[in-house]
Amino acid sequence: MSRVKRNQILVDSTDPAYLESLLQLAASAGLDRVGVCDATVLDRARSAIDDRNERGLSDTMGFTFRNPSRSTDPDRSVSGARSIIVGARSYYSEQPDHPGGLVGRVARYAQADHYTPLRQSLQQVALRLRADGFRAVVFADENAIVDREVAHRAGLGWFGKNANLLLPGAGSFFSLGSIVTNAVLSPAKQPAPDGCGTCRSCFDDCPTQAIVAEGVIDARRCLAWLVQKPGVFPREFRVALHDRLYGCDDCQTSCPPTVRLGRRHTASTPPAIGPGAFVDVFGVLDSTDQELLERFGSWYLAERNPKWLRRNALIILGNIAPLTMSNDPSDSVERMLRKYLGDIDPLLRAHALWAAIRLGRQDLVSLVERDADSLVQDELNHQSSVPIRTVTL
Ligand code: B12
Repeated sequence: MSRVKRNQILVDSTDPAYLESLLQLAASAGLDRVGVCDATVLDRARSAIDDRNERGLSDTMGFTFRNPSRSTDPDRSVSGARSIIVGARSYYSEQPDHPGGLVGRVARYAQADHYTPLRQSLQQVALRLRADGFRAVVFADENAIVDREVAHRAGLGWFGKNANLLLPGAGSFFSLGSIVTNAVLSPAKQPAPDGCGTCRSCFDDCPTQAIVAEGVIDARRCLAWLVQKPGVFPREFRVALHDRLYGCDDCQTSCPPTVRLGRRHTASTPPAIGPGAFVDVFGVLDSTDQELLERFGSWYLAERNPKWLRRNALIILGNIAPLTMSNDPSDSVERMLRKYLGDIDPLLRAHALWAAIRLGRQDLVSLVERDADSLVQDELNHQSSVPIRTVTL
């Protein structure tokens, strides 16, 4: 649809001046980069998703992987869809110094809610389209559309070997979102040229070798997924998790253009309130469900259950808590281990057991030795494979 009659005014969406006015509105609404593309089926993304699903690379993820015929067809979300306006908004901020102590790290995108301001910016453009008589719906990090694919199609950036979309001159610390509309807008500009060249830093620096081919992530190994995934945290990646509570930025912090160029585009309106870059591990382990949901509710927590954060925090405890040689019940690490070895939830007892053994506290194993739960039994059976930390002199 290119022309609609509204209040006797004819709007010709194919007029380049109309698109230009929308793009200007998007920029003034706070988007750092904006582009437009057609709304035909995202064939490449569909075959990539089918392929990842078939090869098990998508693990148990839902999101856009659950229903690819929907997530790769804009018409399924907005009937009569003809064009997509795609926007990018920086979430870059300088990282504070490590505060010391027992803290877990949070990836940049999760340190504050960056999606709300992104959606608000996109919404301003959608409102204008609707006022002009068109259908227009905003999507950002939802299951309805593959954001990077439409951003690439709209010429916003190139696919990095780390699978992220990198914006020329700016890197990948950008969240992406779009407006799907039935307005026919002028065609996209040329796709951005590849900027990775021969660089393979992200391959080399991924802590779990989760990048299995250029632009292909094996979610079964990707820490960014494993911290979100419900259930037992895979044993083979617990040490690699180190102090990450939520998200993993290593494939971006190892990416030369992203590191070099990111700070040129600091988040324009950083939300004042958010989880921040570092989170106190004991704070997580001592909080109630409600407190955790209030503080970390903007994160994806499977089934809105904050126990996955406690599970991650217990692994962090095992990985970074100072090693105490004494059997002192007033010691705070000991108190926490005892508390969780006696937790009502067997999943948390099992992860506490791992942490205790990793910290060299085999003396605490007796607290769960007669535990009949299969998760705890399984952990007991794997005791000998836990890499016990030792004091380095
Ligand atoms: C599921 C998901 C994840 C999963 C799986 C990621 C993945 N690679 O698929 C997990 C939980 C692991 C994840 C992690 C992260 N995510 Co995420 N995630 C999504 C989500 C919801 C869907 C992604 C999707 O559909 N993937 C489908 C697969 C098939 O796409 P793909 O891997 O990009 O594959 C493409 C390339 O391979 C390319 N391609 C084809 N041929 C070739 C050839 C070559 C040589 C190359 C290089 C590429 C290439 O085409 C494929 C199809 O588009 C989107 C939001 C959305 N609705 O789109 C956010 C999204 C992709 N995530 C985002 C972010 C910020 C992250 C993290 C950085 C967060 C963090 N710090 O922990 C990490 C980065 C991990 C990584 N390197 O990908 C941003 C990315 C922004 C950007 N600039 O790229 C998005 C777009 C959210 C948003 N709206 O801003 N994420």
